[in-house]
Amino acid sequence: MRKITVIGVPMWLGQTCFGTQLGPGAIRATGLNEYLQSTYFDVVDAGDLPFITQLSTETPVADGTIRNFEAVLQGTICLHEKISAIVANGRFPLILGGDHSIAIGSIAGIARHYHNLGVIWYDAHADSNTPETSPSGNIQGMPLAASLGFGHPRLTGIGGYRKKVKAENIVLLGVRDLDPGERLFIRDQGIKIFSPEDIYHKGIGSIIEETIAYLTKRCDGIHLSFDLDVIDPCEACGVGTPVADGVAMKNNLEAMSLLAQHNIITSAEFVELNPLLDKDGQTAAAASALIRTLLKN
Ligand code: 5AB
Ligand code: MN
Ligand code: MN
Ligand code: MN
Repeated sequence: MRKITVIGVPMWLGQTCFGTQLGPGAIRATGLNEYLQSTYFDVVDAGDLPFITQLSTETPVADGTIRNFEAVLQGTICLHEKISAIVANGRFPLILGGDHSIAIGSIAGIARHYHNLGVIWYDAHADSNTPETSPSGNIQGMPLAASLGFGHPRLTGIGGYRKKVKAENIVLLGVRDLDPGERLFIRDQGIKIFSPEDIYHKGIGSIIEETIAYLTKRCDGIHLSFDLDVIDPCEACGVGTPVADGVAMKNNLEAMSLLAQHNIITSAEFVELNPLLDKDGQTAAAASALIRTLLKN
């Protein structure tokens, strides 16, 4: 019997588009908790982390090149503590974002409980910028690099240890928009990556099987970091940084279903929903359907 703790992270300061702080509420409004509670024995909703969702008075780009640095840092520290306690209690954390900067905190909190945490980064982007390579200064574009130990020392040092995941324990899925610095970073680090084109040619089933075989060789837990902008924007317009030619929902649902069948995901986050950009709740509904499929057993 799965023990699930749902936690909302109403963060939007990792980027500039107001609205991702409303993501957790919009996903809950699809009836997610009621569904999970009717399906699983033990589901607790821990509510939302208490963030101040207004821009702080700090200069827009603080600490050199990083936007809203202190506010995002404090949020990720807070999330790290919360998530670490959830995992320590033997529960599955289901994290509802919030922009993707929150992954720095979730992975910092989770990784301390595993020797070899695997990460499936399901995203249109690789989120592998450092303050030096970032074209925007937005922390939402930096969480994977930070989790590997690259970036501002206060971000990479959360939890008192630097390297949360090893490059060989990461698989990027659905990525189709890379900055020049990210391209080099991924190549230098030797990170496994599949584009929507790879998924189209090989089929989502074979890509997921390959991902699982690759990660389960070493990993003692696997975190799924699902950025909703991986979905083709025709089916999910409620995201701040949409990229054309994405992964069809049919394939995303099949991916979640395969991950569920193999029962290998030990924590998950669904991020970047912006209800103010959504149309008729299509992206919130997509997130909800993906979560339900992932947690089916
Ligand atoms: B998301 C960009 N690479 O760093 C940057 O949505 C976009 O969490 C990042 O994947 C998108 O600003 C971050 C241009
Ligand atoms: Mn993205
Ligand atoms: Mn992302
Ligand atoms: Mn985005």
